[in-house]
Order: sequence, then C-alpha cells, then structure tokens
Amino acid sequence: MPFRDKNIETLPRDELEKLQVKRLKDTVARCKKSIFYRNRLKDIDESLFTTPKDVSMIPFTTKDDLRANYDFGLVTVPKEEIVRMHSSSGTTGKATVIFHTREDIETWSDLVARCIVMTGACKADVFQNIISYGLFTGGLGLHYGAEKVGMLTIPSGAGNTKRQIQLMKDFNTTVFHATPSYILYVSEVMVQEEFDPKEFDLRIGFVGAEPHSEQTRQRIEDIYDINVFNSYGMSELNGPGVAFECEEKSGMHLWEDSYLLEVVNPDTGEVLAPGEEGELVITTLSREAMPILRYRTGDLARIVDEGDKCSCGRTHVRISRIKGRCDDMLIVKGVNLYPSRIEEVLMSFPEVAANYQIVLEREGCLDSLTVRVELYPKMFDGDLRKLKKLEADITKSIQDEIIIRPRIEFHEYRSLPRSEGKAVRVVDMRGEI
Ligand code: DLL
Repeated sequence: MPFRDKNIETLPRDELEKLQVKRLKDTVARCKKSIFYRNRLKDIDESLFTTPKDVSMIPFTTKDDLRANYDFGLVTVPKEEIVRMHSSSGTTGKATVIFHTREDIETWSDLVARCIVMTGACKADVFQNIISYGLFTGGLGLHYGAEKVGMLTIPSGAGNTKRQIQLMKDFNTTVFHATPSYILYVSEVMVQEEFDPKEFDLRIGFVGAEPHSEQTRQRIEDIYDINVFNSYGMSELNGPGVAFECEEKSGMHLWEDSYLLEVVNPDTGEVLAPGEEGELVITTLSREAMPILRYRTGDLARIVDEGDKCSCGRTHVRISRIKGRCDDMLIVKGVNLYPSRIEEVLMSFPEVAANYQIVLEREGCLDSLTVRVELYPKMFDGDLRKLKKLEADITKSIQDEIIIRPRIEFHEYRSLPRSEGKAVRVVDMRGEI
C-alpha cells in the first residue's frame, strides 16, 4: 500500500487529536491578527482548549463573511508574505478571494501529493491535468502536487478536446484529472474521432469539483477501463486536496492534520453525531496567510467510518460522496429534492448517455419538472415502442425515488449543452413567486 507520509497518514487517533488541539490553538491565536477575527474572537481563550470538540466554542465563518471582508480582511500576514491569490468560482454569487504564503503553497502541494500517491499513481506516471488553470484552484492545485510526486505533468488545462486526445496519445498519458462531466465528453469526442477510449494508456482518473453519482464514476471507469477516484475540495480551503479516495474507494479521507471537520444541521448549526448527514463545517489547521475557522462549506455529506479504521491503514476520517449543496436543494411542488438523486436513477439506465438537464417551470400556479435526457444513437432506430417503454420506465423510477412525476424529454446524443468545467444541470425558469 503506497504512502507519501506514512507517519502522519496512519497517526493513531489520540495523537492525531492532540495535534489538532495544538494546531487549533495556534490557528486561533494567528486569526486574532486579522481585521475580521480580531473582534470576533475577543472572548475566546484558546489556551483552555483540551479537545478538538472545543472548536464549537468559536462562531461560524460564512461565505458572506468572506465577501464582506473582501479583500484582505482575513489575512494574518504582511502583504509582502503573500505569494498567490485564488478565487472561488462564484457559481453561487460574488467570488471570494483566498491568499497563500510560500509555506501555504508547500503545505497544500504536500496534501495533494498525499492524495495522488494514495490512489496508486506514482512518479512513473504521465499526468494530464485537464482542468482550468488560473484563479480556479483545480489546475494549479493538482499541478504542484503532481510535480511533488515527480510525475511528468502536462498542464493541458480544460477545453480544446481534440488536442487533449492528441496529447493523451502522443505522450502516453496514464493519469488524468478533470471534472466528471468533461471527461465523459472527451470520451464522446474520442468515439467521434474513431478512437476507442480503452485503447489509450490511461489507468487512473481523478474527478471532482462538481457533484456526481457513484453510477457516473462507474461509467467513466467502464468507458475508459480505468480506476476513478473522487476528489473533494473548495477554494476557501485551498482547493483540491481536502479529501480524496484511497484505493479502497470507501469514502474520501479528509486530512485531519490540516482540517478539523464537523458535520452540522444546516438549519440550526447544531453539531451532529458521526454518521448523520449534514453540512460540512471545516477549520483550517495549517494555514498561515488566511486561516478560516468553522467554515460553512454549504456541502452536504456524512462521516462514513464511525471509528473503523480503513483497510488502507490510514486513520484520517472518511466522508461520503457529496450529496449536493444546501443551496442546491430544489423545492418542487413542495417536495425537497437534490439533483443528485435524479442523476443516480438516470445513470442506472444503460440506454441513457451521460449528459442531462433538469428543467423547472411554472405552469399556472404549479411547478413542473422536466428531465432532458440524451439517448445513445442506437435508440433512434425507428422503434417507437422501445422509446415509449423506456420513457415509462425512467418516469416510474424517478417518481419512485423523488415522489414527483417528471416529464421525460428525449434528446439526440450530444445535443444538450456541455461544459469544460463544472456542469450546469439545473435550469430553473420558475422566477419569483
Ligand atoms: O471545485 C476545488 C476542486 C478542484 C475540487 C478540483 C476538486 C477538484 P470551488 O470552485 O471553490 O473549488 O468549488 C467548491 O465544488 O464546495 C462543492 O460544492 C463542489 N465540489 C468540489 N469537489 C466536489 C466533489 C473546487 N468531489 C465546491 N463532489 C464545493 C461534489 C464537489 N462536489
């Protein structure tokens, strides 16, 4: 079983918690140097902390706090110490900015390198980083980690799909990093260009940055005949490298020497017991320029290990696949639903291609839900009965899952919009009531 830093990755839980308490105290003391936290933490005496749970004495930090303190309000070092800025993608409002010192970049790259090694990828691999570079953290985040591991790193970025395929062929790429939706699109273009996605030298894929179901992972694995690992992170917490799957693929290990995890009820903020699903709240434990305390990530998941050690030997907590964001929850005809549940159903039908859209409209005073589904070309052979049956089967399976009866609209293969980065799955045209 490969490790990048075996001592820390397999540190016994009691020692890991001691380390967390020490780093939490240091982080709170450091935060008090920032304009934003100075006031907020004036009644907190971190020297009294004895367990990681004491973090719950500290108030939450939200995305709105980051926006309100744009640009340097959370920074704890002189400006000359800052070497890098990143920004969140701003899919849910104004972007937020994050700053790093040289040491922060080192720590972040080490965390990413750990993730890479944990999947079995190594120095001998050729790594194609098929994700945006720039303010988005996916590109540079993985890039620095991959170079630490010593992989031949191809910074191909997102887009220009035919060139991506050419690079894969010419340089015998063995590992890629991409959003799941884009790498599925790449496979479609391969087929169009008369390549078989299985004929490449690929053996491992890292996918993340957007919600995706287990079924979608399996599709990518089957199409390319590779192993695919889920990667979770967000710019406010560096970017990728927060949590990643190991070879066991039974949850993503969240690096607890650098991140302190709580799962809370998104409505009340109450801390939940291990195993309960809620919003991930994360405190950075090893950041210099811009440490963040109890950050409300907006992401919904649960702790999956409840004290069992992973067979890989790592002691760091495992979290489930991200179910969606609290603000992704759709309320349709009064029923709460997450798009990921519809995706799970769709991807269990082999006739259905990987790209889909959920469209919400208002008809009179009622909501309507339409699922636009792409079908593989072989389904359009003039056999209407076959299509009708498929429509009825998908409608029933979705209704069984989410209660609401959807309208299913079939579209030709590769006709729905594609994205090179995060896919946009929901089109809500209901407007304000
Ligand atoms: O998406 C960082 C990243 C890049 C992670 C590459 C993994 C790979 P942001 O643009 O700030 O950062 O968006 C963060 O994306 O709060 C989640 O809602 C979502 N997200 C990230 N990874 C996953 C994942 C990057 N594996 C937001 N599964 C997060 C589901 C994910 N959602």
